Amino acid sequence: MEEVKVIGSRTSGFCTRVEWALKLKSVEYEYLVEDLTNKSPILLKYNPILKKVPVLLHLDKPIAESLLILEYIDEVWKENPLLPQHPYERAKARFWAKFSDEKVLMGSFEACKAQGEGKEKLIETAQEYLGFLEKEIEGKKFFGGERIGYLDLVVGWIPLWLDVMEEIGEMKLIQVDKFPCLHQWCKTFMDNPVIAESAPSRKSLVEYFNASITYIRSLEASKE
Ligand SMILES: N[C@@H](CCC(=O)N[C@@H](CS)C(=O)NCC(=O)O)C(=O)O
Repeated sequence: MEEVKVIGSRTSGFCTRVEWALKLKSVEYEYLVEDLTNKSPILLKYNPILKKVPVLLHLDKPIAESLLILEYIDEVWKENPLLPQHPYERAKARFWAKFSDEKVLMGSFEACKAQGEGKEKLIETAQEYLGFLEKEIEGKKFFGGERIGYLDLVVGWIPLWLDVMEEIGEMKLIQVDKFPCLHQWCKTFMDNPVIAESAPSRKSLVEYFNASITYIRSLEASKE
């Protein structure tokens, strides 16, 4: 067997997307659970620069950064391709992936942690970003077309993680009437058994976000 290991954290959407890719390609792997409050020597050895999860170890060679890991997995294991075949479509998928991580995800997180003045504006900005994804999925089953692809895995944090952010942040970003296509995509994506089986429990995410948001807010309050 080709030795494949994932250093990860079960509540991390960046790590879950890597597990989804490996599962969709039927690649067997060992999962090394990382305690991010007390980083292990193995994480520091294999990702000494960023010290973040996920890290994919393939035959003892490390690859960091989840988007790059997805590309690597797609190049090494050819079955069930994740990225589109046409170079232009590939470039577009990469654009949306970067936009989703840098703007939609970060914008939603900022809105989640904000309190009081300024929160409404952050909610509007996050919804503006989500609106671009709504247009992108309109008329399609998956971002990847008829099958789950690279971009579906990248925006795969929306159905579960965003739902939890909405609860913890006491806000609603994806109203069904404003985002009908994205809403439908969330259902179709989570109905896939491979996706559902490797997603963390909602309860574990609520606990994780509650603790993280409380901690971040207390740090920010102590700076004021
Ligand atoms: N851009 C990175 C983000 C990874 C990331 O932020 N991982 C978090 C867990 S969700 C982490 O390892 N945090 C530990 C730290 O920042 O010290 C990716 O796509 O892999």
